[in-house]
Amino acid sequence: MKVALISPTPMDHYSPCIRTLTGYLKMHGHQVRQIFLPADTYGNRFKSSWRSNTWSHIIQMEQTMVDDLIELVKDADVIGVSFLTAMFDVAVQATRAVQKAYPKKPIAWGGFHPTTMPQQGLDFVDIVCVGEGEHTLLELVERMEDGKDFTDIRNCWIRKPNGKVVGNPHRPLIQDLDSLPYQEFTFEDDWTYDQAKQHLVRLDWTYYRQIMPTYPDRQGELRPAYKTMITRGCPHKCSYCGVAFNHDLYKGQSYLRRRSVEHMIGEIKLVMRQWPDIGIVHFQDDVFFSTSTEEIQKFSEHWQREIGLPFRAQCSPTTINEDKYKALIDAGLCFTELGIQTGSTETMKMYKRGMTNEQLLKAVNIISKYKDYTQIPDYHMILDNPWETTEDVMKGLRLLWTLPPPYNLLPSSLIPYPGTEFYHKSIEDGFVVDELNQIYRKGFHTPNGNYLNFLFFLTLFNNLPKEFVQFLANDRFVRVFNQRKYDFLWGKAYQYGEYVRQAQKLATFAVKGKLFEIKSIRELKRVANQIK
Ligand code: B12
Ligand code: SF4
Repeated sequence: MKVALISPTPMDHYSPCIRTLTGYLKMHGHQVRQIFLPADTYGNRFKSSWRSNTWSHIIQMEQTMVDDLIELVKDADVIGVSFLTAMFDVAVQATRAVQKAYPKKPIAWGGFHPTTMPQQGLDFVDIVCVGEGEHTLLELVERMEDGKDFTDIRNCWIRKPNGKVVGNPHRPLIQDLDSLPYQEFTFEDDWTYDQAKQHLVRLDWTYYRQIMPTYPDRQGELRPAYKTMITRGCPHKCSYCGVAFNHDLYKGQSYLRRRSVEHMIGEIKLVMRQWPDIGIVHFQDDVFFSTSTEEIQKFSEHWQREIGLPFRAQCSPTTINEDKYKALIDAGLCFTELGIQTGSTETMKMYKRGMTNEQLLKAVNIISKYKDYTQIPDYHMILDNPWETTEDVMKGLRLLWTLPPPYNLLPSSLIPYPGTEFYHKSIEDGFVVDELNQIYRKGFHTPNGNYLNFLFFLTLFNNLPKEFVQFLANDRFVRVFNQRKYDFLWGKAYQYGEYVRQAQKLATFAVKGKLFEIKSIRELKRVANQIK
């Protein structure tokens, strides 16, 4: 069968979901075309509108992108669309365009958003995959190939021709991740949108090499990056995260699963053989550290002996310890991220992260101890929690001031995505009245405009004296400026401040003599986003 899988990805084309599904279908003899619709190429991407005190944007596919997409799926027997909530608009536009051109072609939706909202999905397509997709998609494709009924496939929600909706039972999780193929990274039939040409073009290695993500190693040299994951799932159940939904979906099963060190090393060796330019590996796992110290040490030994590349990984305060961290530093860890999220004990309880400020400080001290071996770490902080008091937010700021420098702050907005505990609560409590604009279209890294968020924003400037921010955070200023009538102003200050920050980063880059290596505006924007 010929299958076309469409994914509105970020600009680096990292989409483990469709790459794994493609690998699995190809392993079973099917032909798959991967179509990436990268996130920086849409019209109206940045035409944000100011509603309530928040920015939202509608992502609109370019007409040429739509036309090419229709041509590319012309001979597909089945089409799959994979997406997260933030890309709902694009998924709908792509789906409707294909349906209009080929009303009879079966289209299936899958991925995190359709998993949490299968009924909504059936308003747009007739097949929605809930949860893991490898076995489900293969069964669907094979039954279609054999002309058999497919309305009872496990993990599928189906709208039958008579309009009746069926939600089939779930199949068990794949516990042995080593049984799955590696991410599909052969570029055999991949397509992407080229903004300059305004068309979907072949995404081969030569093209990808020009646009692929690059990250700095320990010395700050930018290296072409390969992104992958060693785990599936997560041991935690944070109330703001969609993962909790999956825990409930798969109750009684081990949701956090991990590939063996050997399997993962095999993948990296293969891509290094295929694409020797790859110079750094970025592990996207939320909980890379969530395994025993022995397993991490085993990883370290194999990595040093067989791979030897620098790598980046994220950690959580409850899973890190010094033995693990040291083993990873020995192996080449050159950058890490850590979720701090809040400084308030009350908010922490609400987030159900199961950690204390002491655990957090311990984690930060470990990272700080090895700072000479890594780039400046990123610490994540959640803003825009409507249930927090001003004092809760201030505790977050105060906590940041006590952390050993240097660090980069990565603030994000608390978006109550479907499937999270906060989704229903925020609607019930009246904080979300317009789901599309306040959830689906809200920028994850664009916090609301208000004075307190602006103070967090100032903390992003590593060279700004903390005493200056402390001065601006005194009670009187907070009382006067943190009023709704000034929100728009602080939102603008945040927005323009971002330009200043990017200019500052590029200036540093220029001083290092690297600016001449940049050949296009797109590359310039990408580098500005990546440099710390
Ligand atoms: C890796 C990751 C990313 C990667 C890749 C995302 C991607 N598009 O695949 C990156 C870093 C790019 C990313 C970005 C974002 N992410 Co993210 N990310 C994750 C993470 C850690 C793992 C997801 C993953 O790849 N799992 C492994 C793959 C193999 O599994 P899978 O994606 O679930 O796919 C399976 C099934 O869904 C199904 N399936 C998928 N597609 C299809 C299609 C068809 C046709 C079928 C039949 C089946 C099917 O089969 C797949 C294989 O079994 C999760 C948290 C977690 N621990 O799960 C958050 C998570 C998915 N991300 C989340 C968010 C919010 C985002 C961002 C919006 C945030 C941001 N930073 O801006 C962006 C959005 C980017 C975008 N353009 O879509 C939320 C999703 C919430 C939601 N309702 O959408 C999660 C759950 C974390 C959270 N905090 O809640 N993310
Ligand atoms: S640690 Fe990350 S992925 Fe896991 S539940 Fe919490 S926010 Fe979600």
